[in-house]
Amino acid sequence: MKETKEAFSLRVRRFEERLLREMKNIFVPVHLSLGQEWVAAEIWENIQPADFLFSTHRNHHMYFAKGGDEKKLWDEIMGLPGGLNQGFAGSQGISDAEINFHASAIVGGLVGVAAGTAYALKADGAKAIAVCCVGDGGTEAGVFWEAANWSALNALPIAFICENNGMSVDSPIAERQYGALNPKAGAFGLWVARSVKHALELAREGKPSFYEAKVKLECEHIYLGAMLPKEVIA
Ligand SMILES: Cc1ncc(C[n+]2csc(CCOP(=O)(O)OP(=O)(O)O)c2C)c(N)n1
Ligand SMILES: [Mg+2]
Repeated sequence: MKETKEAFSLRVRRFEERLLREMKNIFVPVHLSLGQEWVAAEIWENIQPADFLFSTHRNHHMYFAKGGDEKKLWDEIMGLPGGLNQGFAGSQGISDAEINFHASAIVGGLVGVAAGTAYALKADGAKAIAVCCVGDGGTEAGVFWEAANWSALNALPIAFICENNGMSVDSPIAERQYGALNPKAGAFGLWVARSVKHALELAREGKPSFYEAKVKLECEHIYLGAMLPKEVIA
């Protein structure tokens, strides 16, 4: 029997809570997804193996959504040789080409790559889509709107999923952006979706889409664990 979305979310949450407990032994910056698991659960339910999933510095839940290997993810974050990227990339740079999953520490860093991937999929006549996750802060990278324009112009099979937790580090969205996200996405020619599922369905029809997932991050923006001076973590 297939795992339920609730069980999936719980599995992600347990993983993140385990990391939190191990923080003193972690030597890379870590962004946890506590509170945002449901967005990954929706993607997990609707994404296909041939699809591509691009994520951000906050990516553990999305790696699970693409069917990632929990042990390899754990080892990567812990800096172990058995990790996905031999322990060199750390939490922010999770990538697993075997399952078409990539993430980047650079805010907006993979948005152009996602649009390019969608362009290639269309050119190849493939049925697969690209799913591009961004944070609300990620929509402030110029490349986001360039990619939106390019996707709309070429009717690319891409779904932009924005996990809007209202903050970019410690800066609230109301102090950074004029107006709401959906009308802006619509003005750039993206199809404004009602849900993650709808966004992926639209992308499969060659209608580049945008879905704003309003989320509440239930933890700190970042954890630096053992990177902090000893007197801070003692
Ligand atoms: C190009 C770039 N500028 C700045 C940073 C530093 N930085 C890391 S996370 C972050 C906030 C991003 O906010 P958002 O996209 O909303 O993601 P969230 O952390 O809220 O999930 C910033 C500014 C970065 N990693 N890359
Ligand atoms: Mg944010």
